[in-house]
Amino acid sequence: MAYFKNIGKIVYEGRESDNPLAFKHYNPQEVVLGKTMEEHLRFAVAYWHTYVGDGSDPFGIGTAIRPWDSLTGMDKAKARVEANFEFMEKLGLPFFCFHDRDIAPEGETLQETNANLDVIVALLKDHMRSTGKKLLWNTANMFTHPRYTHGAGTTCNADVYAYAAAQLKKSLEIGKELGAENYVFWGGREGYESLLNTDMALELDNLARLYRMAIDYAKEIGFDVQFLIEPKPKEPTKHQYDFDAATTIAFLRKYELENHFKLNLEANHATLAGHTFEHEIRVAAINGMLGSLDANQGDLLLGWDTDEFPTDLYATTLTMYEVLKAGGLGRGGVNFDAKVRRGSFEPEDLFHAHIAGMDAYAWGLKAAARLIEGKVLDAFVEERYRSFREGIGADIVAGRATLASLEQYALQNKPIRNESGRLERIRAALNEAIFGV
Ligand code: XLS
Ligand code: NI
Ligand code: NI
Repeated sequence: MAYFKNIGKIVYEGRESDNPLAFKHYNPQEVVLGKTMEEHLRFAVAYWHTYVGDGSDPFGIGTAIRPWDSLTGMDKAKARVEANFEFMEKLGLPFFCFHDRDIAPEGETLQETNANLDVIVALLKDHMRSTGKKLLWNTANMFTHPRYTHGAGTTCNADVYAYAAAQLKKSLEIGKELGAENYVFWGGREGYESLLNTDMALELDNLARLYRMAIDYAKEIGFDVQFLIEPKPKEPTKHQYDFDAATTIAFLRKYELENHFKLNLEANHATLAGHTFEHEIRVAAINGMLGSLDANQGDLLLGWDTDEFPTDLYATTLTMYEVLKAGGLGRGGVNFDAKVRRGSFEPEDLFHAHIAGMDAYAWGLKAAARLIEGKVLDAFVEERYRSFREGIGADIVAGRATLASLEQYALQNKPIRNESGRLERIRAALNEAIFGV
């Protein structure tokens, strides 16, 4: 059965096309810097926003109209599987991502919940085999159910911790069964409200213990996966432990977990942390920690995770610039962790949203390639730091300098001369690269 009956296959028609249901820039087979767009971008649909999200917000119930609305329970879960593959096929999306609770409803007991999962996982596997679609990552939702009110890996209640571990174990088995490329930890409730009732040291130690158990279990079952942590500074807890890339890397190093993890970075989470997305990607990249991207955009006028589809070409250009400079996303991808607005409630809007996001990323990729090929930014940066390639600067970089040798140099040095940073000229060059695509 077709769930999106009125919509056919979305194809690349080029920039002259005025068909809203066509790509103007995303041309999967087009080669950019030696790889196809499809290989660079590795787009994924997020199960939770696209098939489960209903547009509800704290002030009102859902608005979304979906073809599976009349169904409930496992029937609805099965319908969403069918819809997922139809949607991916129509948009040419190679990957999808899900939380365990997105794909199957919870039962009365953990046994029943796991049995529900088994049915859906078998169905997903069949479809993956016949369509060639792949799982970019899966994860366990350890934040929605009331049992997780005090956290999962950082809960004060050992029974809840054990439940979370059981859920994680099952999710790793699912990941292996479906050949997931990555496994994501986003700690929705891994944080705290107030220090007044919190043992922070124990909570962090326990979180590290849970990660260690996951590494051990993946090894035990032969699940060759890249573990990813997704930083976010707030929402739902006030203080999330994985605040941003730098904080998460420090945590991983403290517990000697850094070789087992990379980061799944999200644009809107960067905004909430007071960073740009490109800052987060650069921090990850220079620490060898760039894993995957959750592509969306926030609203600078609002203080929460609005998860809008990414349409800002300036942002997608700078994002893809960082990705290309870092050598690409490897087994990561560009996952649309984004939702249509509450007012965009028709199924067709799901297509417009993904087309807009995919075209914006394609444009960003092409603009970033122009920046790299023309050495537009590199030339400025190289010139700006040239004093570290010769003389005293080369001594500093080589580790040959001491405070005494630098003092000697400074004492006899002529007046110091700084040079302009030329930021406005650079921004103009950046604009040229973006407009010139
Ligand atoms: C929430 C997160 C979440 C993760 C997966 O803000 O972005 O959607 O990506 O749990
Ligand atoms: Ni996310
Ligand atoms: Ni988010």
